[in-house]
Formats: sequence, structure tokens, C-alpha cells
Amino acid sequence: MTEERTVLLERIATCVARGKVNEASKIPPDMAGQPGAVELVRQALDLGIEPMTVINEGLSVGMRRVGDLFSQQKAFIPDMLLASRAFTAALEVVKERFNFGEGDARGVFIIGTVLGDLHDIGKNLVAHIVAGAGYHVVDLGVNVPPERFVEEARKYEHCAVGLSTLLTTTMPNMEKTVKLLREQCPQVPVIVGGAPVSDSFASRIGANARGEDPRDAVRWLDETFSPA
Ligand code: B1M
Repeated sequence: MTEERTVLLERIATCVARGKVNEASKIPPDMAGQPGAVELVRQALDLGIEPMTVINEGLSVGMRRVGDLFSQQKAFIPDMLLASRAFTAALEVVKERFNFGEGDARGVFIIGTVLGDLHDIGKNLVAHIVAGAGYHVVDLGVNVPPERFVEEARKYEHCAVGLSTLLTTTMPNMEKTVKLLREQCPQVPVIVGGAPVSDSFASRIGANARGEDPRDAVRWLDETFSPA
């Protein structure tokens, strides 16, 4: 089982890294006719592998791999796009089983990727997992201007805001967003996250917390919304 599990997770990572969505995908040509990320994720879940393990040790590993190849100029933007297509399609399979759900009882969580940044896979994962934990999630999407977060936060008496960014170049926009939220809605707690965001950056820009991953965001929301 352990070896089968390792092999399967590695195959899932390879499918994502190479943009192999499903068996019918013709890309990449050397994998034609083979199962893709969708079928392999289904197999992994049937084998009893935990959904979060499939995400962290399969899908996300593939994504990191294509990112590393991009850094080395051995992969290009179309490769990253194909990989994100495979990741997103396979995540749908996980969602069917994991019951991410739609909460509305525990509090409102407004989330978005900051202005200038189009990366949404990590942000979507956080949104799904927070919703599955029972929060009402308002997803503002990508490339969200600071004013849009403020506009949405003003609609709710109690809410928290989550900001995501993957680019070092858009970290200043995260800072601007936190600053505007602090000025316009000082009572709204803010969590920031994404690969380039460190604890020290989060505290320097005045965010209440930094999330390493979606679980961190849930833990923080649980503390933030729990009655005193
Ligand atoms: Co882009 N890209 N990309 N990209 N891309 C990165 C981020 C990069 C690291 C690749 C590299 O150089 N190795 C690099 C950034 C370098 C930097 O700034 N330091 C990069 C670049 C440079 C770019 C462009 C500028 C390329 C160009 O045009 N020359 C361009 C920017 C476009 C723009 O946004 N304006 C660009 C474009 C793209 C695509 C559109 C092709 C595609 C995105 C598709 C999409 O998102 N729909 C893409 C992709 C896929 C990537 C990589 C390969 C994968 C990102 C990803 O989805 N990871 C990425 C390389 C890498 O990550 N190694 C890369 C999987 C995801 C699950 O992880 O998003 O980190 P992640 O989210 C994690 C945590 O960070 C955390 O939880 C998630 C789950 O664990 N988290 C939070 C995230 N948000 C959180 C919020 C929280 C809490 C936790 O609370 C609120």
C-alpha cells in the first residue's frame, strides 16, 4: 500500500507538472492514452488516500515542479497554464469527495488575490477549505483593487478579510490593501498569505496574521470568531 500510494502520488504530480488533465487529453503527446490527473486522483481517493494528502503530496508537488522549471527557463507560461488546468480539473474530483461545502453559520470571510496578481489556485484552495469549515466565503477573485475589499467588508457587521499574492511585485499592493482596510474598517481582522509572504512582512504591513496554508486560515478564523 505504501509503495502504491507513493507511486500514485508521484504520477499525479507528474500529470500536473506536464499538464496531463485526463485520459482523453492529447497533451503531452508522449502521454496520449494514459490516465491523467483526474483519473489518478480518483484512484488515489478510492485507495483511501486522504484528500489533503492528494492535494499536498500530489497536486501541489506537480505545481511546484513546473514553477521550478519555469525559474530555470525549462518551462514557459503555456506550461504553467496547462499545469494549472490539470490541477483545477483534479481538484474538482477532490471537491466531490471532500465535501468542502458551503457554510454560513460561523462568520463571513472575504477573500481575493490582490491587484496586479492573476494567480488563483492557492486562493481558491483556501476559499474551498474555509467554506468547508463552516464559514460563508465571499470570493472576490483575482486582481482585486484595495477599494473593492473595503467596499465588501463594509457590507458585513462581522467579517474577516483574506488577501493572497504569489508575486513579489504585487506585495506592495497587499500592503496598500491592508493600509486602506485599517483606515476605513479598523475593526476588520486581516490575514495574508501566499508563497512570498513572510511573518515579518505580514506584521510590518499591519496584518493580524499570516497563513502558511488553508488550515492556518481556518485555525485563525476559529480563534478570531470564537466568543471571548
Ligand atoms: Co506564475 N509565477 N506568473 N503563473 N506561477 C509563480 C508564482 C513563480 C514563483 C514562478 C517562478 O518564477 N518560479 C513566479 C513568481 C516569482 C516572484 O514573484 N517571486 C511567477 C511569475 C513570475 C509569473 C508571471 C509574472 C510570469 C510572466 O508573465 N513572465 C505571470 C504573472 C501574471 C500575473 O499574475 N499578473 C505568471 C502567470 C502564471 C499563470 C497565469 C501562467 C499561472 C497561474 C494560473 C492560475 O493561478 N490560475 C501561473 C502558475 C501556475 C505559477 C506556479 C507554477 C504555480 C502557482 C500555484 O498555483 N501553486 C508558480 C510557481 C510555484 O508556486 N512554485 C508561479 C499551487 C498553489 C496550491 O500554491 O498558490 O502557493 P500557492 O498557495 C498555497 C500557499 O501559498 C497558501 O495556501 C496555498 C495552499 O497551500 N496561500 C494562502 C495562498 N494564498 C493564501 C492566503 C491565505 C493563506 C494561505 O490567507 C488569506
